[in-house]
Amino acid sequence: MNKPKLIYFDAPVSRGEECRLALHLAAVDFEDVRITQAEWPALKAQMPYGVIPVLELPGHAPLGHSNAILVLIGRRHGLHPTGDFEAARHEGMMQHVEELRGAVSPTLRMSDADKKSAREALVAGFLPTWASVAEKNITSAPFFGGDKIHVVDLKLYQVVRWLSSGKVDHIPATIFSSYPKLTGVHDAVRDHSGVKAWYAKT
Ligand SMILES: N[C@@H](CCC(=O)N[C@@H](CS)C(=O)NCC(=O)O)C(=O)O
Repeated sequence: MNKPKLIYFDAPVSRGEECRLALHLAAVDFEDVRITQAEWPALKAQMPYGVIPVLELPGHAPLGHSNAILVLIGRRHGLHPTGDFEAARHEGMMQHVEELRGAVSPTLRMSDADKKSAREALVAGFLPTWASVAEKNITSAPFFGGDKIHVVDLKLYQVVRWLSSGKVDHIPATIFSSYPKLTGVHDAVRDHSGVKAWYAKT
């Protein structure tokens, strides 16, 4: 193995896509391994935590968990703060994003009726609370850390993009419209030249 390898599903979404974006912005020449749902069951047990994304770096054991992957890429390539307190503040917001995924992801596996009621409950309670807390903790613009893009911004971008897409049943595309700092981070990442270059290429 002579190139870093990022393993994730063959979809431009979620935890895998934020890691791909980080590698791309870091100008890392990586192998973008995209696996199908049919291939996954046979691979699952080989992953360090039984889930993906996984980053393989030459000379190291495979690394699991999106936040660990993002922080490592960010530290090595100037996409994560060097100051320990500011870095921890970014990691707090990254954990906040994972809490949203932890609340929404179980609904992906529900029956239609259960999904509808579970998502309506999220729209009425969890999601506005989550967004208010995110909004309160975004103290700079256009990005979370000010003028410069960091891995935390890529993570915020992926969840806002997903839930505001209008393609998630029972979650209105306007779900985050009342949170200008959160949508501001989303828009700044969407309009970043490196991010645009990634989507022009993939
Ligand atoms: N804490 C892990 C969660 C990873 C995770 O749940 N990944 C999902 C895809 S986004 C997965 O591997 N699902 C397949 C499965 O659980 O079998 C992370 O942040 O990477």
